[in-house]
Amino acid sequence: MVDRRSGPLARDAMAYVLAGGRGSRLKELTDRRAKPAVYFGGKTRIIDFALSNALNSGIRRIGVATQYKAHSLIRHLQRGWDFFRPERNESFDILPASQRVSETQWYEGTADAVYQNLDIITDYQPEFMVILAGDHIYKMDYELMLQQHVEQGADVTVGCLEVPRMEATGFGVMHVDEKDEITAFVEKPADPPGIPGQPDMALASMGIYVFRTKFLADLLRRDAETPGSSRDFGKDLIPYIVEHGKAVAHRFSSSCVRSSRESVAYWRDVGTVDAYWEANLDLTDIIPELDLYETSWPIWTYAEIKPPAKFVHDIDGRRGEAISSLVSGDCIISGGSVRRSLLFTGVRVHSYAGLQEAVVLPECDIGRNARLSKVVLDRGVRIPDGLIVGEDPELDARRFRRTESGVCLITQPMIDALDT
Ligand code: ADQ
Ligand code: ADP
Repeated sequence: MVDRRSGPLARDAMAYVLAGGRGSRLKELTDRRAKPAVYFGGKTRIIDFALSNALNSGIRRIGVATQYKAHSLIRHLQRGWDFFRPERNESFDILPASQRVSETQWYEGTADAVYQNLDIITDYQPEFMVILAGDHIYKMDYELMLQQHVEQGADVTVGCLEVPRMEATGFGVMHVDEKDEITAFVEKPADPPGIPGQPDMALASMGIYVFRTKFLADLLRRDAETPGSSRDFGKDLIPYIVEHGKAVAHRFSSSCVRSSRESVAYWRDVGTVDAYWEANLDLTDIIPELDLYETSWPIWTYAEIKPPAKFVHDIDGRRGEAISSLVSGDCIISGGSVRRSLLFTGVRVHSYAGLQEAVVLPECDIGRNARLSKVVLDRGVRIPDGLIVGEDPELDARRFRRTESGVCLITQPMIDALDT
């Protein structure tokens, strides 16, 4: 159990979720939807994790900045998250890039996505801003980060975690002193600096920042007038504060979530097809690192009310079964077999079909005698009878998006192309 100080500071904070990025390494999964809108974990979408963390931390003002292919994301937010009440000093704003400051510009970098909405933010008069990325899977109590920010009198507090040094090239990497004050920060270095005494590890930014609103507003206005700035937190603002002010690192650890039993510190950037497939399938482990069943830190989402999952014999008496799998509502497994797989809502598995290590997004249909292993199926894919995936790497690579580690991402246009 973690001891909170007098708090809560979250009451005076606004969470601002950056949800405009494409996430191009997810390939066809983000062809039509932004990465934060990608389905994860059977019932939720990626953005639900950051939003649930804010809610569970006690934050009641939230803004979400959207840009790339935002329709599916906005629809999800409107259906699932629009329950905040102005009369209780709560707010939920969806802020599409809409050229509010300059008529010629969409949001440039991540800082610009905040700058362009400064008037909306300052109207609410939050004391603190908690800037979040909308595309990571984790549970974190931002109240603890706010408390550290105030206690250390920081200009910015940056959420960070230790990662293997060779994996740190995609992150902002920092050095800290004995008080966790950041002494150096470099965005996405080709050769990331290691942690003193732990040369194989690097201290990486999670892209999560806490500021006092007044300080952030001044900083953003200054940055907007700085020629050559890419208007980005990681590239411009954080390095500037490290040089001219006081930046502090907040270490993400298992103590971030107050739980009756000690949770494992879990944070994933499910940014590639492999990482996405693996993180979803990890949930099928007997004791997964990410516990979706923990009642003290619920992950909220929008979900339609659907009938329960159903498992039936087919007419030949063959059992429909699922083992080591998560099967969502409205799925019907009739005579097919599902192993170590995750089925989202409304999936149909027909007779003699077999799924192994499959991540199946909503409303897919798996035809008779199809046999698929190591796959991610996009929403609504109709697998024809008898299709085999996962047994002939060369054929799979010609037909589908096959990763180096052998995971096949399959979309309906790829299936349609099989006939031609
Ligand atoms: P990146 O992972 O490269 O680095 P970036 O592309 O800047 O992240 O996106 C951060 C967040 O902002 C994402 O949630 C994205 O969807 C969103 N976003 C991107 N462009 C946007 C825009 N124009 N409008 C609205 N939202 C937008 C950052 C930091 C690194 C840190 C990693 C951690 O810069 O220092 O290590 O996050 O993943
Ligand atoms: P979700 O992300 O909720 O699964 P869909 O997969 O239905 O949403 O669609 C993702 C986005 O693509 C939505 O914004 C939707 O409006 C759009 N879309 C869906 N089908 C088509 C289509 N045939 N042509 C163009 N856009 C589409």
